[in-house]
Amino acid sequence: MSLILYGRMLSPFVRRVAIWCRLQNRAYESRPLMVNGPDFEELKKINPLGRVPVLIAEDGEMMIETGAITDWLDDTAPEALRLVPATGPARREVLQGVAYANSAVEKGVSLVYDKNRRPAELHWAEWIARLEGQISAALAVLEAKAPAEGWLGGNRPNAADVAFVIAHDFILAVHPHLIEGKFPRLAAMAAMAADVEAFKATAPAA
Ligand SMILES: N[C@@H](CCC(=O)N[C@@H](CS)C(=O)NCC(=O)O)C(=O)O
Repeated sequence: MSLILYGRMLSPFVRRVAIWCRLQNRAYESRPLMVNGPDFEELKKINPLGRVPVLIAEDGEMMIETGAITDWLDDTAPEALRLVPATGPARREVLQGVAYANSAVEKGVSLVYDKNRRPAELHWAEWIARLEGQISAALAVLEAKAPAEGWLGGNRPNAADVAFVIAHDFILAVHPHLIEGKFPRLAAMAAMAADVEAFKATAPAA
């Protein structure tokens, strides 16, 4: 049995797992259930919380939480295919990059609910401004960390590269006013990634 990944690629968390699998040459079956709407009941039969991503391992074990899933993927991959350095400052730097990128997407998801999904009369302007400020601050950190050219990981994308591109593409898809024209290095990374199969095949609209 191959891996099974639940969730849609518009979810930046699901996409991180999908790209990680592809960069490690792992086959997976995609089950693009939506967390809202009629799929919710079916999803709760898999994960009692009704959240994605969910990854089912080859032996049938069910796993949740992006960080825990990608930790397992790296732990069980040959060393040459790991996306996070094993130890030391290089590991800390990569994981901190992932942390800032993940913060951008967490706040981006919150903003989807607070601004795009809530009825206008329930909008809380101060909270929306706070979320927008946090997303912009996280993107500014990514821009400062982004390489002038190529990947942070050298000749192949590492976990931080993956997370940076996902953050760029997700915020561009759902809150374009916060990113368009503002972060040239991030935009260049995303443009480079768009030619790489793992990123291309998981583009948010796919
Ligand atoms: N910390 C979780 C976040 C996962 C998450 O928020 N997923 C969203 C989809 S983008 C979801 O399932 N939302 C529905 C919910 O949380 O009830 C992870 O990294 O896996």
